[in-house]
Amino acid sequence: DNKEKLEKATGLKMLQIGMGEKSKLQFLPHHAGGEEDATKFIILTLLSIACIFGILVASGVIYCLRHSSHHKLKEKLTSLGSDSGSDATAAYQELCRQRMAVKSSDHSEPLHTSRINSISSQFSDGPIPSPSARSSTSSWCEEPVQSNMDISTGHMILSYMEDHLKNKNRLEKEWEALCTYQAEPSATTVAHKEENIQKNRSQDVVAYDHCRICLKAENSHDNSDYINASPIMDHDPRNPAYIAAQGPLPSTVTDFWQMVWENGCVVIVMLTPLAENGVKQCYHYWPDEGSNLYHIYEVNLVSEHIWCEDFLVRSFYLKNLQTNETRTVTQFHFLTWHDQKVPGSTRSLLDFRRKVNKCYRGRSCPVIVHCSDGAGRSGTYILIDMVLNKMAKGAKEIDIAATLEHLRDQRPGMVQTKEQFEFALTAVAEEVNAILKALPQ
Ligand SMILES: *[C@@H]1O[C@H](CO)[C@@H](O)[C@H](O)[C@H]1NC(C)=O
Ligand SMILES: *[C@H]1O[C@H](CO)[C@@H](O)[C@H](O)[C@H]1NC(C)=O
Repeated sequence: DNKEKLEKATGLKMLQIGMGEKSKLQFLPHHAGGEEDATKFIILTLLSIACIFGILVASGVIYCLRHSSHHKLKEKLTSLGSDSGSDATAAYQELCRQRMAVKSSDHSEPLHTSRINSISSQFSDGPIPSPSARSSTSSWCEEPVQSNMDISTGHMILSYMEDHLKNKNRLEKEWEALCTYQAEPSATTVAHKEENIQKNRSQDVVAYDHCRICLKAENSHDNSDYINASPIMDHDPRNPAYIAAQGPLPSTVTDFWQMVWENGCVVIVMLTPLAENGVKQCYHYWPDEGSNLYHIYEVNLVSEHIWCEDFLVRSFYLKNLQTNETRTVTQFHFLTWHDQKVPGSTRSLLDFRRKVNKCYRGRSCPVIVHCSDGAGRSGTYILIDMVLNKMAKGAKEIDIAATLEHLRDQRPGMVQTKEQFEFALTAVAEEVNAILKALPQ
């Protein structure tokens, strides 16, 4: 019965029909509604596919942009060396080659195979060392590069360097301008007092009145507050980041340890050998073994670790016999940097700096940096460290010459020669290069 009725109603030919519950029959009248649902579903599906596709395209574009910026940077780096048409670049290559030559002639032991200067290795005509050369067998391990520097800062530093390389005279001019720089204020009356004059190694480099480390006179062996040392601020005027000091004299060694104690210092960076060509550069202000007493400061030599022929690290146990308080002090001693000169390679100084900063990490006390007069080598080291720390903190603008003027406001004679200034620039560029290489490609 139903078959005929249905065939009539729908105008369709029924081949077979069956029976079911009445509720299920409601399917038929709702058929049109179901079609609507299906359409909605299809639209939603299409929309989702479109979204996913959109996201894929967007991430593709972002990846390509990043990649090309990396690529540009790399091109920039290599173009520094590959463009042999430019005189300045050729001069720079020559400089790098000389550095390489000095190093390879000096050292032939396998120990030094890892000490390939990373900039020069890019520019040299010789075979390009395999990436594993960086970590080849060596009795000392190099500190890995660590920095939060972003790519755009890297770009900026490299273009700054390119500028210097293209304009042969620029470095000369910048240095000449720096030489005429006058710090203001620059009075040094305390340093030149009769009772203090014997405490200065050099006539030219003494602490400014407005910027000097004052000892607690009551704790001093001669009731004086003077020591030839200058606090060096970075950005925070209350907390100096460094103390630039002259190498202690026999008569100032107790003042030196008093300064270490009173300023809460735990790291000493020593950049001079004790003597050069028979000329004393610095007094041997620590015990060779066991302990020495300097006024009320007892210094114990705990350990001495020779990292490489360029530097060693000593660890001291410092005790104030007045209060019985103790502290551990680490001294990083760079051995091969001579007065008025530059180190043999940026590589070893940069590794030295990384080791210092690894030891110092997380502290807020000033780092004591001294050489002989506490200005030439000390100034160069502080300039390099300050600039690289600024970059690591994400500074967008870095002016190396202005940073040096800032240092010279705080201590006279910081960075003594044009070669030292050039060395600082090269070291910064090399570290930027190393940081960029270490970035995920
Ligand atoms: C320091 O230690 C010595 C010996 O242990 C003791 O006699 C002296 O009283 C201590 N001084 C202080 C200030 O605690
Ligand atoms: C500083 O002291 C040294 C050694 O004690 C002395 O030779 C030198 O002349 C002194 N400096 C000045 C400016 O007199």
